[in-house]
Amino acid sequence: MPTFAEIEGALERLAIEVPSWAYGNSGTRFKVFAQPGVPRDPFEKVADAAEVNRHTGLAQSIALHIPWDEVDDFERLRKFAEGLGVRIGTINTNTFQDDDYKLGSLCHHDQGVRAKAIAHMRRCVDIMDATGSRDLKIWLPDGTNYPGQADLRDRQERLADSLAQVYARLGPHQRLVLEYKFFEPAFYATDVPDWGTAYVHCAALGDRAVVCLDTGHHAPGTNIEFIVTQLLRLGRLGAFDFNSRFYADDDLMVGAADPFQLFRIMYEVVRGGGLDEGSQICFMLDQCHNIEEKIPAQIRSVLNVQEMTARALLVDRSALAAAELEGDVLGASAVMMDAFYTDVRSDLAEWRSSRGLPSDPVAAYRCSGYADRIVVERVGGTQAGWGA
Ligand code: PSV
Ligand code: MN
Repeated sequence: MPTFAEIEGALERLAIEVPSWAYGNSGTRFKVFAQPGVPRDPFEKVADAAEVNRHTGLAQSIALHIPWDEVDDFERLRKFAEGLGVRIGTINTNTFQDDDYKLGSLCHHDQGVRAKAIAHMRRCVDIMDATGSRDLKIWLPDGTNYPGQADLRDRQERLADSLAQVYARLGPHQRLVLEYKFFEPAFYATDVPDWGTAYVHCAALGDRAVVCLDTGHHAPGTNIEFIVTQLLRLGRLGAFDFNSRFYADDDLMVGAADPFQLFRIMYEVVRGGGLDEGSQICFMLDQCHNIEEKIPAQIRSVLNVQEMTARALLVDRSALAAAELEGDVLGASAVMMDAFYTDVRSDLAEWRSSRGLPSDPVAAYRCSGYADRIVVERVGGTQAGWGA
C-alpha cells in the first residue's frame, strides 16, 4: 500500500465546492426549522462558506442558485468572495419554483414557457460572466405523472432544441452541466432520468456539455461507481452533487449513509484520472442541514469526502492489477478492503497542521466565536431559506 506521504500530492488537488443553499433555512415538505444566525443574503452565505474553507482548506468555491441568490451587482459579490479567499463557482438554474413550470420548462409544450426557461438559463450565463464562473448547471423538474399526459418523444425533441439554444450562449471557457434524476417532482417519467439520457443530450450539444452525477438521484442498489467509470471513459463526467441517500434524495451529509460507497466512487474517480492535474471535475455538495448546525455540517461533509479520497488513493493499484490479472478474486478484494479500512484521520490531522490549518476543523470552528457572532449580528431582515 502507498504511504500517506506518497498520496499527499494527489490529495492536495482535491477541492470541494459548497452550495449557498446549505447555509439557509431548509426543511422537509412537513416543516422548516429556522436556526439563529442564518444568512439574510448571498453575501452572508458567502461569508459562511468562507468559514468552511478557512478551517479545512478544501472549499475554495461556493455554488449559487438563481434566483435564490440574485443580487444587484454580481461583480461586487465576486469581489466580496475573493476578499474572503473564496470564489463563486457553479451557477445553478432554477425552473422549478414558478407557476409557469407546472408542466415542465425546457420540455414544455407551450412555446412561451419554453422560451421563458431558456431566457432564464441564458441570463444565468450573463451572471457567470460577471462572477467568473465556468459552469452552468441545469437540473429540470420536467416530467409527467401519468402515462399519456404528454408525448415522451416530443418532449425529448423539445429538450434537445432548448438545450442547444442555451449552449449557444456559452463562452468558450464555459460549460453546460446537465443533471439527471430518476424521479421527483414527476413520478411516472422524468425527461432526464438517467446518465444515459444526459449523455445523449450532451454528446449532441458539443464538447463543453457534461453530465452531473448527484449521488442521491439513483434507485437503491444502483452501482454509482460504474456510472462514474463510464462517464469518465467517455470524457463527460463534469460534476458531482454529493449527498447521502438513505432511502431517496435526502440531501443529508455525504458519506452518512454509506462511506464505503463514497470510497468506491472516489476510487473510480482516481482510477479514471479525475484527480489528475488539470482535471475539470467539479466536486460539489448538494445538501441541506435541516436539524443540525449548518456550518459544522458542511465542514464535516468536506472532511468526509477528503477521508474517503485519501483511502481511495491508498489502494495499492499495482497489487490490485496483479491480483486481477491472476484471477485472484479474494486477493483483489483484500487489496480494496485494506485501503478502505485504513484510518487516515490522524494523518489528515497532521496534514492540516503542516499547512497552518486546524487539526480538528469542527472543534476549531466551535472555538472561533463565529457562530456566536452571527447570532448576535444577524438580527432583522429575512433569513434565507429554500426558495430565497
Ligand atoms: C434536485 O433534486 C437537485 O439535486 C438539483 O441539483 C437542484 O438544483 C437542487 O437539488 C436543489 O437543492
Ligand atoms: Mn443536485
